[in-house]
Amino acid sequence: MTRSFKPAAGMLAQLDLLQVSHAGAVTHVRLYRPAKRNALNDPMIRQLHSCFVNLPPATRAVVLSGEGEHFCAGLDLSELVERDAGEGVLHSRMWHAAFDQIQFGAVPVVAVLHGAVVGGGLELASSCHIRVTEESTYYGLPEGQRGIFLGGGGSVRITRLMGVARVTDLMMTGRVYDAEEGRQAGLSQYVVPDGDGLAKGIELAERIATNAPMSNYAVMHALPRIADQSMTEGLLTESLMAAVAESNPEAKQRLRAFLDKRAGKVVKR
Ligand code: 1HE
Repeated sequence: MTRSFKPAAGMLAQLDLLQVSHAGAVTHVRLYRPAKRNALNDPMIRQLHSCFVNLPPATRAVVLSGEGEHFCAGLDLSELVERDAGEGVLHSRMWHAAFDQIQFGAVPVVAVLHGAVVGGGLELASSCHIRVTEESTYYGLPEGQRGIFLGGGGSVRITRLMGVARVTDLMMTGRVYDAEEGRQAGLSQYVVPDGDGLAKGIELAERIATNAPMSNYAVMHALPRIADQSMTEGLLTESLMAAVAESNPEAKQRLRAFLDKRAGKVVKR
């Protein structure tokens, strides 16, 4: 880790199922329910929502990780037993609100995954913008075996990442993907050795935080909407978003810096 992270203050310090710390422009949110493998109960979903609404003001990028042996065991199954249909809809919508706040919030989110990333844990990861996985990572959608269905946005987000056929396979057959299979299927962008995930996630978040905020905003908010639109609507949205981004004073400064040979070139690795 390149910087020392300090615990967040105020309401973020009150969240008992998350550990929130920050260093400069990067905020680190860690799922903190290791005894239950970070299974997502109602308080944890509410805390995620509050956390992403109330990020420290200096935040320009977030890293999301999980404490303990696994990133996240998905929905807390002990909560399901007593719920009726109406309560089920509201419960699912609560997850949607929290994960929408992550995907369509103020700043990009880099998920650092390890161990089990299953069910709702994969739904949570898929609401982030970049996924870094340690080699220990494995993915499953055991909803089929549990007699339930996706409810945290996975039928929308995971299918967009890996396709309907692969999601069908994971859900119907109980197939489990390892870290590399997940990367090849589109679930993650990076695979790193065990123990290196957080440093890689922070490195990427620090890099992302140096972009113009309006460019990051356009990538987060316009790209997925354009992918959902028809070609003609998408092209118009692109033009509008491009014009907004280009007219920002920061864009003008950055373009001038390149033309004056004060900015870095794109170089081969
Ligand atoms: C849990 C949960 C949970 C663990 N809800 N309590 N998700 C699943 O179907 C995954 C279920 N969990 C597992 O398969 C395994 O627990 C793990 C592979 C994630 C981890 O295994 P392991 O050996 O490290 O831990 P463990 O001993 O199984 O679990 C430790 C404790 O966590 C234990 O409780 P304890 O009181 O006996 O110590 C487990 O009961 C508890 N625990 N996972 C509740 N998920 C919006 S719709 C989303 C739908 C879904 O997410 S479906 C997928 C649910």
